[in-house]
Order: sequence, then C-alpha cells, then structure tokens
Amino acid sequence: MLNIRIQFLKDEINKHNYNYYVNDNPTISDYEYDKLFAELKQIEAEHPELVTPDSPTQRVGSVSEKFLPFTHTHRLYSLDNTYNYDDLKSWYEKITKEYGSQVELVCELKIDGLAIALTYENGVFTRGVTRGDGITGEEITQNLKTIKAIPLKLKDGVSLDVRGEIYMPKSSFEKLNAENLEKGEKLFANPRNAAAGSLRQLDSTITAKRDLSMFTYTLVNDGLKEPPKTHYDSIMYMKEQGFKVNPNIKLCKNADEAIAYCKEWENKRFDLDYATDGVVIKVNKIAIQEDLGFTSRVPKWATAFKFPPEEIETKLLDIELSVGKTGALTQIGRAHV
Ligand code: 0OW
Repeated sequence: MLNIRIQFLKDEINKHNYNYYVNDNPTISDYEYDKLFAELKQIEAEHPELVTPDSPTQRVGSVSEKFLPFTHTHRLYSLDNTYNYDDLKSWYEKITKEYGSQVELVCELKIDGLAIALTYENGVFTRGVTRGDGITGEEITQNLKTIKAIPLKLKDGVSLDVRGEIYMPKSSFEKLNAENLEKGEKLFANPRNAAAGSLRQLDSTITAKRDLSMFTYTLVNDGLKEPPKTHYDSIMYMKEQGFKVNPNIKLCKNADEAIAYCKEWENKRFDLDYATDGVVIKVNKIAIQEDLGFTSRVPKWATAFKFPPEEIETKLLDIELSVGKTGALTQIGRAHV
C-alpha cells in the first residue's frame, strides 16, 4: 500500500515539475504541489529505506568538500565561428560539394550559458559533469539535481547521455543582482557568469535557490537500439523522453534558409528571457556528419554564426583609485549593467 502511494507521489510530483519547468505550463496550484511534496517527505522520513535517487525530494541535497574530476566518455567539442553571411555560404558550399545541393541544416539559437554532460542509466539521472576543457570536467551531479528542467527519470528506461546548456533566465539574473546589490554582495556581470557561479557552489542548497534551467542539444545515441538518423529527430527524441529543448530550433533546407533564420533572430532574440550570442548551424543527416567528422577541436559539420556583440548601456557607479607597486595610480570604474 505504502509503496503504491509513494510511487504515485513521486510520479505525480515529477510530472508537475515537467509541466512547470520543461513545458512552462503548470497544471496544479503551488498549494496542491506543496501538499503532495510534504506528504512524500513525511513518508520518506518515516521510511528512509523507501527513498530512491529519482525521488523529487532528492533534488535539494548536500554540501560537498570539492568537485571531483571526471573524464567524458565522448568529448565535448567547441564550434568554429562565422561572422558574416558570405562566410556561412562558403562553409556550406565547402562541406556539401560532394553531397549534391540541398543538404538539410538544423538551426539552433546559441544559448549563452555553460555546457554540461548528463548521464542516464536505465532511465535514471546518475551523473552530471561540467564541460571543463571538453575532455575532463567536474562532477556536479548534486547541484544539477536541483535544476527542475533536468528530468530525474526518463519516459522509457533507456541508458543514454545528453549534452546541453545550463542558463539563468535574464529576469532571474536581474533579480539576483538587485538582491546582491541590496545586500552589498558582488554583482554578476552577465547571466552566464551568474549561472556558472551558481553551479560551482559546494553547497547545493545555494544552487537550489538560484533559478537555473537547461536546453539540451546533443544526444549521444550509441546505446540506443534504433539511433535517430537525423539531428532533428534526435532533438525530438530528447523532447519525447522529457528533456527541455529550445522551441525555436528550425529544420532548414539549405544555407539560404539558415541565413534567413539568423536575420530573423538577430534582433528578435532580445525579446527572449535567455541570453544568446549566435546561431549554431548543423548538418541534419547523421550519416553526413559522420562522413565529415571533426578537426582536433571542432566538428566540420557545424558552425556557430555569431551575432555582433550587443552594445549595452552601463551606469558608472564609482571610480576607485588603485595604487600600484611603483606608486602609479590606476582609475577603476565600477559600472552596473
Ligand atoms: N550553446 C549552444 C550550443 C548548441 C555542439 C555539438 C557539436 C559541437 C557543439 O546553444 N545549441 N549546440 C551545440 O552543439 N553546442 C552549443 O554550445 C557549445 C558548448 C561549448 C561550445 C559551444 O558553445
């Protein structure tokens, strides 16, 4: 009886987390949600032997002494950048010359956050690691469990790895900085730094208080029975399994459609509640990706079209003088975005 009730509560709360944090569409009041959560916590307190790692109560956790290094099973590559549409066209012509015209591309807004790798074993989230240098990162599973956009359990009990970008919504970044300014604590320069600083907390209850989210963009599919044949299908598969994927991902027939996408979002992106710094453009067919392969650092089948840097107004708060070893004076401006 108790097992059935506890399983119902875990599935119900995980479902409501999914609706709220992945689909941005809550279907329950906070009051109802808190009641379910309190009942689960109560039962688990009375029967600790019934606690499982995928229980939503296990999201807010412990304090670690330090983060342990972990070497990625598949490295996390960087991206080559392109800065204008001619470069983009010549990149496309170069990589598609032996595949005939109309090689499909997928366009994704380039989220300005920090990349992480997630491992799921039989559908349960077991490990999360920062990108680090692309080969070795830091294991920060506890901190990542506090992020409700990251599912603790997948729809099917599959074992897979995904990569994505952790970000702090702009509105949460502004709220955090306003609070820090109030408390005389340091301000973060931008949402990416705020996300990085929030993830690197050794005390995951601090991470839990920061509003972080994640968009996934890579499925490492070597463990799947029928791996998707295109990148776009892999994105849809991740979405189906319960991951949050960016709603503005677009399948494009060719470079012209990709360029139209970049033009559309160069200014429209400022209306979004997350920071972006470009568009990642990837060859859609996995077979062509595998054919093209990688350089030592980046995939040949993808490029990052970078938007021009955003000029932002800053307010000069103060000018401090710092005296160097030789007595030379340096003026330091304190600005607030
Ligand atoms: N920041 C992003 C993003 C993305 C990977 C897979 C192959 C090489 C890059 O939104 N949408 N897609 C990828 O695809 N990477 C992204 O960001 C990465 C993290 C580290 C370097 C790139 O910025």
